[in-house]
Amino acid sequence: MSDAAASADLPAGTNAVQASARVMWMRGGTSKGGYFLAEDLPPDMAARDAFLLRAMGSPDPRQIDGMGGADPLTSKVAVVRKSDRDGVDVDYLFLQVFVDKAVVTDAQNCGNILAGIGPFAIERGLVPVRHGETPVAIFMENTGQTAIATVQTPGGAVRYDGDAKIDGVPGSAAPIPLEFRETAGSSCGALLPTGRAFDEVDGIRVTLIDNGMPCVVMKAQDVGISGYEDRETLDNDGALKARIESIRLAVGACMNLGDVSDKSVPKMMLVAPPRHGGAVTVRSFIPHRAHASIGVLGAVSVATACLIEGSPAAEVADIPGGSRKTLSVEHPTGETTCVMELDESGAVISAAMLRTARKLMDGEIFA
Ligand code: NQM
Repeated sequence: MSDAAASADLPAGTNAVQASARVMWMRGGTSKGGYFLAEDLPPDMAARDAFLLRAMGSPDPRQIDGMGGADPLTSKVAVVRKSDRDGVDVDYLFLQVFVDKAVVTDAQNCGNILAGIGPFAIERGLVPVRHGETPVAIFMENTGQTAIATVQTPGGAVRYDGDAKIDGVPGSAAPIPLEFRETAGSSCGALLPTGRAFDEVDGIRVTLIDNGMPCVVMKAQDVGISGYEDRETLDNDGALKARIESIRLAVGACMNLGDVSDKSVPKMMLVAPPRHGGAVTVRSFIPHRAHASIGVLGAVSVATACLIEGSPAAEVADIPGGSRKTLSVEHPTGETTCVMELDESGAVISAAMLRTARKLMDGEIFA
């Protein structure tokens, strides 16, 4: 962190020196944000959050005075450090910088931004690079779990270009497979925090679930939509948003999340039968705006809800047989494939997903 001088201490006519920090801006999956080394940000949390709000230009619906893209999906931050944990390369803390509120929250994880962590850690010299591909073990500080990302490193350097395509991102890039284990109860303490396949809230049957991301899963038709609407239509539906926000606020405490009015979890997932040969269709709210596609751990949590007998999601889903299931989750801009491994009891033991990432700039941000 560079020094900032308070303008009050400067002679008249002198400009304050702006605080600044080294940062890499990256697309991670279908999201985008600033990737910082922990040592490059203020150690004090309040000072760090104030810095990040200024850097993103929040609070402001247009984020005109900062780097944020006026969308929760492009107002994200990763804080990365070398790990002291056995078998782990780096620790990753995800921070969601709200667009229109002065809030920076660590209450959720982000599997899309996670896709950029491996390349960033290698580029910053936190992980020894291998020839060919480099596996990076990433401890996700928000939820206390570890993911493995495999980064293409031909000739000992990160490769960003390639043939892998993910829906929601134009073109193609180098593949970055992500593998998750033991994500159940990441923030809620249990896969099903109420212990039930569904609960009834405001007259709607919902599954309260957390397999890496706290989610409230309900049938789209139960809240008066088809589940096939585009993002803009959903974002303009004030009555729908009010209805699902009332459910969200009501379930925060029973999901062990407390008062969720200023939290970005739980996410609201509206499901419908698949239309393109997949397992299920989802429209997600994260939580106040509709997602352009779907979050990574959000998709894992919804796919898991589809496997729970008696859940509303299971009623609309089309699930293939076998203990290793490839579930295509259809969303507004295509689909996301989750490969889920189940044990003999039918519980999900691991989930894998393909993502890509791209370095956009490396430099210094002023706040
Ligand atoms: O669920 C958006 C995203 C996410 C989160 C959100 C994510 C995940 O698409 O793991 O990736 O739900 O806020 O980046």
